[in-house]
Amino acid sequence: MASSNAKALAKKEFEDVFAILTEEFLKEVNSRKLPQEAFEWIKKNIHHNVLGGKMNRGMSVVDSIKILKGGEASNDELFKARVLGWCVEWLQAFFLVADDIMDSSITRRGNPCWYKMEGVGTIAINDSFILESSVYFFLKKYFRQEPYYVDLLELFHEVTLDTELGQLIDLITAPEDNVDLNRFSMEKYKYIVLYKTAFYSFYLPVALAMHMAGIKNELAFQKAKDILLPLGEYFQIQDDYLDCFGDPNVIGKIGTDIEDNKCSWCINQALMTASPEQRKLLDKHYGKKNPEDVSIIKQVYKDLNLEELYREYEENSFTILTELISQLDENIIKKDIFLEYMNKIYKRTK
Ligand code: DMA
Ligand code: MG
Ligand code: MG
Ligand code: MG
Repeated sequence: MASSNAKALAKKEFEDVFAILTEEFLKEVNSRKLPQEAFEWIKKNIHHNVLGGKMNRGMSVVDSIKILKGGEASNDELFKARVLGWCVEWLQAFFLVADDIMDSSITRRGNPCWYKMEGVGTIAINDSFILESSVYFFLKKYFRQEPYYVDLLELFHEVTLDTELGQLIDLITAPEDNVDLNRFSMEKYKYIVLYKTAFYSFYLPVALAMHMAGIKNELAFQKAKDILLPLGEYFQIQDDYLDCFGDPNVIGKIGTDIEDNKCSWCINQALMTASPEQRKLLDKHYGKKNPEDVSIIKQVYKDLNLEELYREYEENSFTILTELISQLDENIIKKDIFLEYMNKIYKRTK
């Protein structure tokens, strides 16, 4: 495992590429003789929405290429991996801007959500599209000549569709005006999180690095998926837990899952063990905007020992994932890629 100094340096080297890409994109839009006002708008959009995250997804492309190349990655390869890492961060920004509108969220990364910023509102919808388009501008600019260019394009397109399908099910399972907890189940939950989170957050960064490294073996991609998709599920369960029990000052966002009637890990877990009385409370108070309703739900969660159940779940997942990774054949895909990624998120509080 890299020392904290080496990690800080790797992060700095990654961050430095953001400025280059932003400038390139702004130059591109400017070549269309954009009014100054629009230019400034796009600049703000990028800075507000692409920056300020943990950058785990983006850094994972870089970490993966280093491991795949056995420490022999050239400067050019490292630069390209950073560009791909930022493409993942840009894609994520596109999803988050839209997600916050759809989830009626208030804050993100310690700031107001983009659509909540003065003068933005529904313009944020188009801003999210611009963030998505920039991904394809970067891919063309830096990878057009590479033999794996089409693989990158296809991967981004596929993963985007997966995520959008996941978001659709997430939203239609949580209608605001019709709370019906019978719609929920752990099975449905797992389906939602697989699509809305696991593909783009976990499989995408590693698969990008694998394409860059020239890996063609389908089995290697399948093996990567077998680990990364469960890892993504684990990550989203953490997200759901933190939505309810995390500190907004630490996670940078105020939870809205209970208000939004979301099919979250917490409610599914609660439904599995609630007594008839507790179930009545859940039915009556879930999916309501009123803070009193929300605190009643949180009290039921506490009474059901959700915090303890979560700790158990977390320990258990870690054991299972570690076991899955240990069974991998190093000749097909290197274990370190996954160990590194898992250690980054294990027991996270943000
Ligand atoms: C996140 O789901 C999924 C995508 C595709 C952004 P979420 O609404 O739980 O995320 P967050 O808690 O960050 O709003
Ligand atoms: Mg959300
Ligand atoms: Mg959401
Ligand atoms: Mg969430």
